Amino acid sequence: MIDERARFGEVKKGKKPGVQFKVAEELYQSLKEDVLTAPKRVERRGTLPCAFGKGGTCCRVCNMGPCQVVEGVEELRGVCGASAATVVARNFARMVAAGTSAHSDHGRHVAKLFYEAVHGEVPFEVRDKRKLRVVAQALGVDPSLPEDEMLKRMAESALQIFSQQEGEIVLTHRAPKPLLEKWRKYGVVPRGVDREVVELIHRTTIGVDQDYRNILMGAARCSLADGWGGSMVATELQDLLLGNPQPIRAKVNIGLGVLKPDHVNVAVHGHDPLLADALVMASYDPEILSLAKKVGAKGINLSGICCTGNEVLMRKGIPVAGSFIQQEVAIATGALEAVVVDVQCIMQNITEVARHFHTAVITTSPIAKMEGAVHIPFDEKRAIDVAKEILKVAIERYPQRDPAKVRIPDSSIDVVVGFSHEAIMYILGGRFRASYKPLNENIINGKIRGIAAIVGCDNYRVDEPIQVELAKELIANNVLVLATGCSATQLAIAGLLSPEAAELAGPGLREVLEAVGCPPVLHMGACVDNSRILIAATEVVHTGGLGEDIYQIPAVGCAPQWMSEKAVAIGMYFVTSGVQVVFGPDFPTLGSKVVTDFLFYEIEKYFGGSWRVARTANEFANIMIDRIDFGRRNLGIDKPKPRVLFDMAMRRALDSARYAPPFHGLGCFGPHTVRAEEKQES
Ligand code: BF8
Repeated sequence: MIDERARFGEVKKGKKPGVQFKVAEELYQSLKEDVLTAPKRVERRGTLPCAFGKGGTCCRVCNMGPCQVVEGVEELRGVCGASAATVVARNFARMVAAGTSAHSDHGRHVAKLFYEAVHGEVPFEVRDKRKLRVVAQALGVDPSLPEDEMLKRMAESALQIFSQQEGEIVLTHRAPKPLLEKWRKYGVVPRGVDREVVELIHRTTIGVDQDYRNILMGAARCSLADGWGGSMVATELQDLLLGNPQPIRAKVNIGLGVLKPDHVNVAVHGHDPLLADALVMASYDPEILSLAKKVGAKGINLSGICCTGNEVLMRKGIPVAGSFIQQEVAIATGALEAVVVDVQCIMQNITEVARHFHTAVITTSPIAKMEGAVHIPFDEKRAIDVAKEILKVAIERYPQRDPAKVRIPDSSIDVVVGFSHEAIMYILGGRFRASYKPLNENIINGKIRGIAAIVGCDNYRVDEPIQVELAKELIANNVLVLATGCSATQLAIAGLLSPEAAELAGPGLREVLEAVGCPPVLHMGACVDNSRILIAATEVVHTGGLGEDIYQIPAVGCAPQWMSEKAVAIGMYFVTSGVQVVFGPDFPTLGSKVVTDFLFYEIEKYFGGSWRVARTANEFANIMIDRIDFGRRNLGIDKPKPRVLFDMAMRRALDSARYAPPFHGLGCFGPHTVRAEEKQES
């Protein structure tokens, strides 16, 4: 049942940052003691997170409060009489609405750009023609139309996903039929993204929806507008405009090779890959290169942070400097001339850290400005010109770099990334029969026990990189791991995104991975790209042999260090799509048992998915492997497979794998694997 210890969060008074910050601590040394970084703020606040806020029982939707409510205590309802269940359900629903709005505003931006591109108003064009007709069909457009006409109708259909007031978001029709029918039966098929977000915020204001079940079903509907709406639009149209990710070799982590001491270093941070794409192109511009040389630099070196980092890593092989919790550390290397940010997960503290170096923080979005930053608005109509303007600011900062403050550790890691759902089909299916059939067959014959997605954030309040131990445990138990977002970056840094890490897999999984030369952890992209996992799951169902609905697949998801509201929206759309999702180290509804019971148990009766909470890697692994085995049993494909514990010898093997000669095998070393340098040149 619910782990009550999780209720009050992780941090104890005066606690020192844990191993997650080991490298960081070294780099932070270049900062004066009085510079307040995020780990220092955790340490110096000296307080636990607010227990009422944590459990979801702080109501602040009106000015009679804020009211702290306690479940089961009549006197401690809200002034209006709101119960803990109502308050907790409202707060949860509002997180879903906020997360959905973030992914979907991003998606709308891409849809608008797609519209402008196909009408010749911006200098972008469709790069991925192979995928074009598949997406056309998904958007309800006849793929046999002449291309020009088809593109225009696709753009209209994509924009309609946001503005539509009635009916069903067309992309939900991609889901397996039994799932779509369940959504219809329970009235949760989303009508349009904007409508669902606005309605959910409305129904959770004072004096509207006061039935926790009804509120949570509203949250389910809104979350589907994210996963099968806004996020899916973002992913699919970005693939068309910027290219569908294919396996590519690259580097991650703050280290030499990712940052270059003799180059102008520019980090792109946030979530919009269009800006980053323009910066990549501008970085090869002769005028820019000549300006960089004039100030004594050899060129421009780009790296990524957070999800923008994942986007350019997947498509271009641009290295990733770090995840969410590394954004300050990247600046603390003293080697960054500029951090170019757009929207989401950009901590206000980076301007404070940048102030102690020569680094310019450059904001580019009209909805995300920061005090202490330079603002250069990104305009897609003049994308390259704006990108050049940004790079000129970075070049001007290069002579101000203080060599005494530069610390770039030698800790970058080689990875293979770029596993879009199409690429997985190609790699696992083989070069000549791109299909999920071999994947399904290997799940059915038990070589692959199941599939686990490790997604979401990392979090300054969590000491250990839980994702890493968890992934090792899962792959040792023959579970194939998919990863996105900052979890993917953590797993990359741990060396699990290299084909050599297949040595850590159980014998069945290892055999499959070594046959195709794939890593045991497949990087599928940024947070909006969790929609790729929905499509892959649907494809697995359609391929056959593993049931007729997503809930029947031996698959499970988790976000072990969730931080953002976006993670809650993602988790909810996976649950509503039939997947069990484990969150950690706490869960935002633990202040109400009835609400938590609904989300953990009752919701499963409607959609087949449910939530769980766990704190340690072992707890996560137990829950997740049990769920996979449950799925196998129900399909009648269970065979006795003893649990093996990940031992120290295997762990050592991983460490040596990091320094082993580069990649082998067919899939990831075949003609479809591109080296980052080749890709950048082409
Ligand atoms: O959208 S994983 S910390 S960067 S919220 Fe943010 Fe979480 Fe990272 Fe990307 Ni996702």
